[in-house]
Amino acid sequence: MDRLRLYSYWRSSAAYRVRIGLNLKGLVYETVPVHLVRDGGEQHSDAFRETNPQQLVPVLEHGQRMLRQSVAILEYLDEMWPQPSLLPATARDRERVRALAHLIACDVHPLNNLRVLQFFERDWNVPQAERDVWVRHWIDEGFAAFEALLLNHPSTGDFCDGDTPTLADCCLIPQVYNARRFGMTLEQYPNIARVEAACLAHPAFDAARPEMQPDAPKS
Ligand SMILES: N[C@@H](CCC(=O)N[C@@H](CS)C(=O)NCC(=O)O)C(=O)O
Repeated sequence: MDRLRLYSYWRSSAAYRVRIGLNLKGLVYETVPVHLVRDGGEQHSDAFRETNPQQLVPVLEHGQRMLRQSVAILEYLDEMWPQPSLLPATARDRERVRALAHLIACDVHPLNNLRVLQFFERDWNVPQAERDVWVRHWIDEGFAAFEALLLNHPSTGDFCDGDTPTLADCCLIPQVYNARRFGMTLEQYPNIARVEAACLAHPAFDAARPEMQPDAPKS
């Protein structure tokens, strides 16, 4: 099989999504660390810019091919290695899972990305406390909607959709990690908290945790 290499940063939630997907598929991959902060950020180096002109992780190298955008990568993994599937059996349920995944990946995460926070800090001198309020605000808004979509929905199971992990869980769990980093709790979101507990008990999610990555600082 062609080699899989993941350009990743231990704390990147978009890379975390792909790590979960790779682990769920039981795929062996090599981690290529890209330090997003050191020396102004290795994602901005000439070498990495060739790998991804967007200067973002993750990038998944599969053989000769470079794959970009975490959700597109997860869908690629699902097409290449269909079992276990990251999407449910019916079109209706697949749409629901994709909608939950996009809620996080398109509408919450981009507002709170490193480059956005750095722009606030460097270009507008926004103090740390206000930047943190911004981050928490958008996560709260997204999680309130996510919680409402889980609540009492017949497709919600142990995981976001049914009783096996899907694309939605791959996106939700890294965002919960980010929320906790910014001092948030899940008290207002009991369904998200329940799904988080189910995911974190799963070995594929456990091995994908930031602290488990080769580039995580040794404590
Ligand atoms: N939509 C992209 C987002 C990727 C992304 O924003 N990655 C962040 C880390 S989570 C990054 O590389 N940030 C670097 C920066 O902001 O300079 C994806 O899902 O892959």
